[in-house]
Amino acid sequence: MDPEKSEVEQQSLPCDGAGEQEVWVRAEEGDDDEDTTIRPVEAEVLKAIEEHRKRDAALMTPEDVDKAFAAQGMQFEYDPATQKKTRMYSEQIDIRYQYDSSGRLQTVAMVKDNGVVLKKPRVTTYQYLPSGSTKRAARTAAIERKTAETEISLSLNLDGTGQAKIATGIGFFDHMLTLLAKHSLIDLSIDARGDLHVDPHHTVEDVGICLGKTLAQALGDKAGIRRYGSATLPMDEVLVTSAVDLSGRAFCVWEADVPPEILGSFNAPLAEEFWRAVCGSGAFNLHVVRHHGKNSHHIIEAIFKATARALRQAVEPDPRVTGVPSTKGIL
Ligand SMILES: [Mn+2]
Repeated sequence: MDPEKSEVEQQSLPCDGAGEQEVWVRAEEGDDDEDTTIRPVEAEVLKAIEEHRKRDAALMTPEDVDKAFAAQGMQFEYDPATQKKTRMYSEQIDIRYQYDSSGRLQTVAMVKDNGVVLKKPRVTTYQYLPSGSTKRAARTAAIERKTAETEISLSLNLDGTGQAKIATGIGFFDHMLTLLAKHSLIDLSIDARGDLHVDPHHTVEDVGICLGKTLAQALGDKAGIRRYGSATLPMDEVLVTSAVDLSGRAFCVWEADVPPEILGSFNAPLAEEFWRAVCGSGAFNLHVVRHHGKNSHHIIEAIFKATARALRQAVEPDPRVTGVPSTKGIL
């Protein structure tokens, strides 16, 4: 008996984790017996799988695998407990589903001739990916906006790591935008040249407009996201709450009196102007509440961090969500 075969057959074939919405991507391929002739039926199956991979940007669901095999007249074997397919077979090929120790789907393909295994099993491993996180297009957006007052180029990636490349000419504002990226894990690149000889108002507001627009654009149809996010965040003596609903409707509630102090060149009340602009052009609900604390720098910084945290939650893919998280069916 082929020692490789007995090793494979000793492995269990659990079916949990093969939910309908799961997406798997091929992670690695091993145990190819390259020097053995690939038989026509196996070549057909592999070809079908390759076509699926190419068509769907290297992503396959277990259903895709099923389709590829069913097209070749394969028979199915079900696990009686879960009624999920665990095996597809014909006279010439035997393909089993199994899961490795880290929960990754594997197919184990064996080529047979009259029930005799001709070559060692071909094991293909697929990596589980949360539904919606990679199958959708990249969640990035960019904008170039030029007016008589400001010239802004901004790009972002919702699925980033918090990288920031910020230059607005307003020191305190750069500080806030950098920590917004950091705590939202949204990669943010902003180059803004505004009429700072007037004051920072136009620049701050227009960066807000650009940020809101690109957020909405990168979110697309909002399928598979959490939609809501909130954070209550302390910064020394200050405590603030920020809550967002990516509802498609702009509504900003600002219950955070910030003392009208000038921080570098940044007028503290501009924080409200900024978030109203983001919320307005991003079409989402934003509620900002200052519970206590008086230092302007602390209040504004806590607001940016709390809102970053809230946005991070809200834009995040939720693997349990299918489609748009609204009973209306649209956001
Ligand atoms: Mn600070």
